[in-house]
Amino acid sequence: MATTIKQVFVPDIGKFKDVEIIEVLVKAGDTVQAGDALITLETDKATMDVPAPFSGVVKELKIKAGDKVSEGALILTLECGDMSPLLSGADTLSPSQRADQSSSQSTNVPPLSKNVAQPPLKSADMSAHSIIKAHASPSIRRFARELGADLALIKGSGVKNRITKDDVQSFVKEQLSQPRGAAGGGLQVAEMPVVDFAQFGAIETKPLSRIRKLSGAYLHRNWVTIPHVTQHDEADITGMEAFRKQLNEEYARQGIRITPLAFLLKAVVEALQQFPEFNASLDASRENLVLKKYFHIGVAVDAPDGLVVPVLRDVNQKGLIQLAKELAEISARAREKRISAAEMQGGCFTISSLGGIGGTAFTPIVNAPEVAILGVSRASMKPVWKGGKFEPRLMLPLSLSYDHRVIDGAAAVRFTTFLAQALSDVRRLAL
Ligand code: CAO
Repeated sequence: MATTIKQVFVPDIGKFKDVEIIEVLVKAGDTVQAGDALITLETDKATMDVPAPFSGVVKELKIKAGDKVSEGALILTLECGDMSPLLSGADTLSPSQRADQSSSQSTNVPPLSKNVAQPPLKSADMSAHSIIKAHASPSIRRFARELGADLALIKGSGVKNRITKDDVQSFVKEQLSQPRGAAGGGLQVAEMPVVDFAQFGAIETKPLSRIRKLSGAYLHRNWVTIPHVTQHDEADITGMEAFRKQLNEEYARQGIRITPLAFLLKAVVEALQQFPEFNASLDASRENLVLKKYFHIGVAVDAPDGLVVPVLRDVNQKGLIQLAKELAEISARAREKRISAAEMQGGCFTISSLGGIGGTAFTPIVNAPEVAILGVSRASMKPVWKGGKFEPRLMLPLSLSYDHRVIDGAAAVRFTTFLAQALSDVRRLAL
């Protein structure tokens, strides 16, 4: 078969210039298929792979990791047989034509400016979050995804601790070599039966929304990989409710509505300040706890296409009125599907309030990589034994689920006790 030598250039990478090559994914002698990633570039905003414009064997690399390149820079030469290019209309160059090679040949490679690291969805976020933190190129992320490997668990041996293909392969090998089954700790479940429901009556099939599919996968992962415990408690919010009503009367003319959630946000931040291990995440090695000095709180919103969790920033620096305004604004936008991915990132702790709807208690699922989540159910009047007699008090049910790898039961009940006290004495919160 006749072969030709083709040069491969850095394609159109948008406005970026002098972009660092952080990884060279091939070496001389490697056979590549059209579309395989050759090198990974990293700007301060994104990483992007440069794919092979055609199939062939890598002849000679013209760059190395750490080099800075712009559009038109020569990456490598490929020895090609009679193979199809990635895009139609690709020129082939014979060795004699090589001297005349101009950067225009790089038009065979599609522009890359869209190949940007995907922003994670907060509602389910651990994987996306950890992937970005994990510093891996898009091709490695794709490779890990195909093998079902969680990048957050893999140690990178490449430049700047980047995860390489070898790292992913070694991780998968190690996982596969671990004992499975009842004694080995592998999760083994019976297969879900496939049932033809139509045999029992009329049915209608409705596709799940994108949000529900995404969050479903993450919720499932969090549920089976995090040892959950839920601590239930009650807060006496009789005084808080009186204060809330008074504030609502005062602010009604300004169109501001203060719900119990604004108070909960303040109380949760106080509790996080008191118990820093609740404002933390396990790092990728699972050997260290990363303690956060900021207080961004996610709020679960029941949106038409499924649960979304926008994040309120720096809650410790905001007052009740400001929080009430932000809550109203962000939950309205969440319901109108106008929340950006960035607004769902960076949360430290999540509140899931079903109190406006009802319920007495529930078990929220920890929103990893966070380590705890507070579920709130509907407040109700209860007889509480006080000073030798029963008094009617408005009691708010709290359900704190936590990651038992990080938080002990005693710490959890201290947290909810503190929270209940803070809510029963809102003068402290207003300070
Ligand atoms: N007990 C009693 N009443 C409560 C309450 C509680 N715990 N929480 C809220 N209420 C009241 C509010 O005060 C409001 O009444 P008023 O207008 O008379 O004051 C009413 O219930 C409705 O509140 P709301 O739901 O509009 O506002 P919110 O600030 O409490 O909640 C939001 C906002 C966005 C969190 C909520 O609307 C929502 O979507 N909740 C669902 C979250 C969810 O789906 N979680 C499940 C996750 S796990 O699958």
